[in-house]
Amino acid sequence: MKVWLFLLILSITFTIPFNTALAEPDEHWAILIGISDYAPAGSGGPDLQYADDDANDMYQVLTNEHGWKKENIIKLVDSAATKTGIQNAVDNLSNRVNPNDLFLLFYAGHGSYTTDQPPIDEADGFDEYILTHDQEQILDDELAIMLEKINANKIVVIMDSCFSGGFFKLADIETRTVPGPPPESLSDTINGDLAKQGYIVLSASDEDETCAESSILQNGIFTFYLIEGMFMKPFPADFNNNRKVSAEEAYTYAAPRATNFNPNQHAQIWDAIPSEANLTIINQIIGGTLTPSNKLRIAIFYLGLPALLGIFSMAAYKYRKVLKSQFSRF
Ligand SMILES: [Ca+2]
Ligand SMILES: [Ca+2]
Ligand SMILES: [Ca+2]
Ligand SMILES: [Ca+2]
Repeated sequence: MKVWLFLLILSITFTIPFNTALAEPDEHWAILIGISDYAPAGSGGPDLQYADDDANDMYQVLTNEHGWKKENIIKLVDSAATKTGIQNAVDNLSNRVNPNDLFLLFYAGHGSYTTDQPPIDEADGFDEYILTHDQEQILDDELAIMLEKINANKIVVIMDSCFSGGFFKLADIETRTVPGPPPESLSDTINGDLAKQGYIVLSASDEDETCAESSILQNGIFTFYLIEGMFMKPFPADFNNNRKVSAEEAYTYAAPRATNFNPNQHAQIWDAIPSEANLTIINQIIGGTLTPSNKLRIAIFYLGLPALLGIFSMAAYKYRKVLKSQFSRF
């Protein structure tokens, strides 16, 4: 066998064991929304301080620490996060996402509630909604329909907004008893809206609670602790020590800490994904995640080194023949 062929086969053999994605999603996609500046642009409107930071920081931690591709993320901050802008982003990614992918929707901004709009689905008579930059509402009913366009087996929704638990819980009839369908008629329906198979929804607050952002933390409180748990290896939220942070682990890390910081908010989770939804992309290698830079290092080490050896061997072999031919003159 030719030396270079042998070395090529050797290189490939060394490279194969690292392609072990198996149960992990093929691709990760995200829409990250953070609205601090509400219309009118600049001062005025119900502005927040740190919701834009939440989306920006989430973008940084996903791309820098967890290997997400920047081109797979649509970030909508402040004036970009209009209702149309958000709808367009969902339409855009709906054409690119495949069933074996993971899709993340992150929202930081205002959330509130309004009289239950058709479909009449809320035991307490109120739909929850998030507020876009242009002060349009996206009702929980609407968001559920909007996300049906995303054909992914794993859909993770993270909401750092008031009353966000109401995006999967229908009622806390003790705290909001106001006109609407009688609670008895819906008493067998505990969950609604985004409470679907294939979804994990993390909410910063229960459906009858506000949540807060903090000038000390410079983030939404819930988002701050999500990011803390996902920041720097070994990730604090990696409770099962597989060097990945799943949405479930991020929640387990952040929820009690957020309540400890602000006793008025209690993060909630809807989890209808049988396996874990890992937010860290595929395998780690020799103490690191398989980020593009690590891939390059691996490629250099396992492919580059034998290739260099091969070139060296071929050069030596050729040079030996030259030497031999020179010798034969004598
Ligand atoms: Ca409704
Ligand atoms: Ca609803
Ligand atoms: Ca609701
Ligand atoms: Ca883990």
